[in-house]
Amino acid sequence: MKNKMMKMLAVGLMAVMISLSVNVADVAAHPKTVKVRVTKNGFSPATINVEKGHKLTLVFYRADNEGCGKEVVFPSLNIRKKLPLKKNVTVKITPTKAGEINFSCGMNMMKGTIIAE
Ligand SMILES: [Cu+2]
Repeated sequence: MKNKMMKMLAVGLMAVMISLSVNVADVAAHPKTVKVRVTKNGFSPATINVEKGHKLTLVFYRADNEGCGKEVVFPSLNIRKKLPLKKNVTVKITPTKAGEINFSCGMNMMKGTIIAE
C-alpha cells in the first residue's frame, strides 16, 4: 500500500516536472519582437497578433513630432511609458490568456490592440 502511494507520487511529480519544462521551452522558443512606428497617423501596426503564453517585445519608435504620440499607455497592465522622439522604447509583455490588450497614446486618441490567441 505504501509502495503504491510512493509510485503514484513519483509519477505525479514527474508529470509536473515534464509539463513545467515543456512550458519553459515553449516560451523560450517563440519570443516575438514587433516594431511599432508612432506618427501623427497613429500606431503602425495598430493590430498585433500573438500566441498567448509567449513573450512579446514591442519596440515603439516615435518617428515625428506631430500628433500626440509622446506617451504609450497599456491601461490593463498599468504600463505608461514616455516616447522620446526617434528613440526605441521597449515594452515587454507576456499575454497569459486569449483576448485583447489595448494600448493608446496618453490622451487615448491613437489606439492599438494586441490580440492573443
Ligand atoms: Cu493623444
